Amino acid sequence: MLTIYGVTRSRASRIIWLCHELGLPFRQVPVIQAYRLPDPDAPDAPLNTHSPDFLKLSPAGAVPVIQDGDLVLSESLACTLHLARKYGQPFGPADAVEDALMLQWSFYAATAIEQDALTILFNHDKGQIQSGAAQASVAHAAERLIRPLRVLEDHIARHGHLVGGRFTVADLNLAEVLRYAQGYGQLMEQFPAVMAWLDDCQARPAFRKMWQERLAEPE
Ligand SMILES: N[C@@H](CCC(=O)N[C@@H](CS)C(=O)NCC(=O)O)C(=O)O
Repeated sequence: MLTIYGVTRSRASRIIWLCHELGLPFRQVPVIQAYRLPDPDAPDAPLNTHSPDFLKLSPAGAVPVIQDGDLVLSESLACTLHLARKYGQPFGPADAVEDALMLQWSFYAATAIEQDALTILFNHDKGQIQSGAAQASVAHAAERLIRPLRVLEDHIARHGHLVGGRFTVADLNLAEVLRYAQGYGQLMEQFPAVMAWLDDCQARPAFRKMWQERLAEPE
């Protein structure tokens, strides 16, 4: 059976959402981020990203990691792309062209969107920007996101989805990355097609299931 290492309050959410879409059973080992623990190296600390046993699987010390048969794989987007290829019709690629396009959008999410979206997440707390420095970081990140979001807005407005005119792993990967910036209305309201697409992605029963599980975990 597939094993997913990582709490649901981590990028493991992407893989768990996909497994719920696929009806793919998995075992979850709730490895927690070391930075969320007061003393991750204490002898009684829960399994975390500093734990020697986990570092054997993930020398980078980051979740998620999956084990699928003999394959041990890190990088959340590589994990979802692998699972979608292997188990994933209709969420995975139907042919090499779709495969290439799913890779393209996933790399775009990781390289053009994720870092700035995370800056917004970490500095924009529940709609209230805090310090002046945080405000400047958010403004800068939002400005940098305008160009990729325009690309996305144009594509979604014309095609409805990223690849193949249907919901696929490419939508899932990009929606999960963009979720980090979703709370920043000043940015998102400029992109109505993207907002509607993101709402549709998050209305899917498999996303809702993952989200309930995530909320059930301690903060
Ligand atoms: N690019 C990696 C990033 C992995 C990552 O940074 N994971 C975070 C949690 S979402 C983590 O494990 N941090 C561990 C720590 O800082 O101790 C991916 O997409 O899987």
